[in-house]
Amino acid sequence: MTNPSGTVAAEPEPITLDWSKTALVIIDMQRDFMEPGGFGETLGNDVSRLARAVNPIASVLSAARDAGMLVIHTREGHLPDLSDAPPAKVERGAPSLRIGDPGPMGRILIRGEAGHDIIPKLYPRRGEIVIDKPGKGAFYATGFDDILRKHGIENLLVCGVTTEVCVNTTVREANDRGYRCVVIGDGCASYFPEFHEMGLKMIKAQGGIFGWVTESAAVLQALKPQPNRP
Ligand code: C5J
Repeated sequence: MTNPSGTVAAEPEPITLDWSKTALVIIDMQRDFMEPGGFGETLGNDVSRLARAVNPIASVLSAARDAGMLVIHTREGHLPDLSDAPPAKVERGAPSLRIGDPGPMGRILIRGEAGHDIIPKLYPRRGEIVIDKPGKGAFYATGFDDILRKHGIENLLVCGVTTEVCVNTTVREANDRGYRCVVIGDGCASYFPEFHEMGLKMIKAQGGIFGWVTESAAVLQALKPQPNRP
């Protein structure tokens, strides 16, 4: 790494991160949420609303890779036999297609199907960790915590979709486990602009009750190599 740590301009206050103890966590940037014909659209959502997060994430991902930071991608989805999909989740609401039904990108929200995969622009590189999770949070029924601890990670830079569902759930789970979570606001998106705004506000309120909120430009600035000091 060019510089061992950096201070990220954030709310409620700036935070200095030791990059060797920090992971970039990209939540569920899957075709099922981002593209027509996937899980998000079956629930009646306008999936084009999530596109705004892609470029900010791509810029931070590139800088994190250059800096040698640990990069972790997550994917929400279920086993083909649905044994990890609770009926309470599968049967809920009145979607146009249910989890496991065949759709234009394969079976909805099922591991191994085209729709379950990560969008090409943010595709994991060989060697990057991908956490497959059956729930909204990245810690539930996964090896995420063990992997973070094995790598000595104490801080998470979190982005992805959707702000108020899988990003928020993961940040809350992480906060309870003692991780400092810095959420990249413009690297998150929601089908509901007001939920996006409130989803970020509730993280940073009360002195940062669950974590910090920043912007991609601030992360890029903090990661910039510092000129050598005499
Ligand atoms: C949802 C997610 N919204 N990745 N999943 O069901 O936020």
